[in-house]
Amino acid sequence: MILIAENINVMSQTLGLAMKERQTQPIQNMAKVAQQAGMHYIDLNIGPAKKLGAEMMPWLVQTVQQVSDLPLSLDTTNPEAIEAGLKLCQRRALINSVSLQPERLEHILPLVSRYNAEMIGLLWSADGMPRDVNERCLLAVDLVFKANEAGVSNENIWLDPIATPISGDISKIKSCLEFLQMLPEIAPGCKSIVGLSNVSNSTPTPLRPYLNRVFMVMLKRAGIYSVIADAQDTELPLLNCEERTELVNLIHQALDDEDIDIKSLSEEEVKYVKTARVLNGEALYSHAWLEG
Ligand code: THG
Repeated sequence: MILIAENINVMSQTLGLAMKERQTQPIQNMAKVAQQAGMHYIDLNIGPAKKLGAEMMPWLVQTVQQVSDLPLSLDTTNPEAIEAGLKLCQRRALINSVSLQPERLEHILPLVSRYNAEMIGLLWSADGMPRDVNERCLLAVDLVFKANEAGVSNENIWLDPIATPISGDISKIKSCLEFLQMLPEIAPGCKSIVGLSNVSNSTPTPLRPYLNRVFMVMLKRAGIYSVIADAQDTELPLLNCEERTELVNLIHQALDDEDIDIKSLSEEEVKYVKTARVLNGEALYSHAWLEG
């Protein structure tokens, strides 16, 4: 499974400021963290960047490429910024967050073809977030058709059903997993990706890694191709590369609602079991789900 580092993001308090002030050090430190952690791509998210995006993105691409040879994923709604970044990418680039708004597709899809890039299609349209798996599938078919028309073939399209916070509706998390199961039929050859941290958004910070890790194990079992995730959580690459087989098996057991002898587990293991039960809908989410 491919891991994309999400950390170089304009929403981050420290790195957002570093981007605006063009400080290379904090950005390069994070790029090194991502590479050393074993991430496979680095996402560069500059937000809408309406005014200065076409200067910010190429600066960011060069800043990161000075210390890392990982391929980059470029994320902004500003097409000039995307193109300015693509021109400098030394490896084949991904264009992130290609949603179904017509004006966005019109400008971005030709760039995917022209620069021989790949794209992440976000299943989000002018009508907003899809409500269930059927709406996600309809959006996927529509997006893939339009991308194909612009010369982008299925193996260069990564589809993102968009994960939502656990504090919201749990059925939305289920429909992400259902979408992954349907993907080979509705869009053969397309890849899949989900943002892990979306699920733990607005939950207590020290507990976020449990949600992110268990969610990753769930998605991996459902056959996902890639996740975008926190490079500072060094457990994620270990869980991904079979170095935590016992823990992964325990999480699978909990997800399958098998009988588990809780008393035989360590405190840490119990946290994973409880988190799995919340994520599969067996237990209700509350900010204190690990207590009691
Ligand atoms: N799919 C795709 N791209 C995405 C997402 C997705 N890009 C954006 C997002 N989701 C993934 N990236 C982040 C980046 C940061 C955080 C969450 C997801 C995050 N940041 C801390 C917070 O908000 O509390 C702040 C960190 C800081 O200040 O440094 O949670 O789903 N294709």
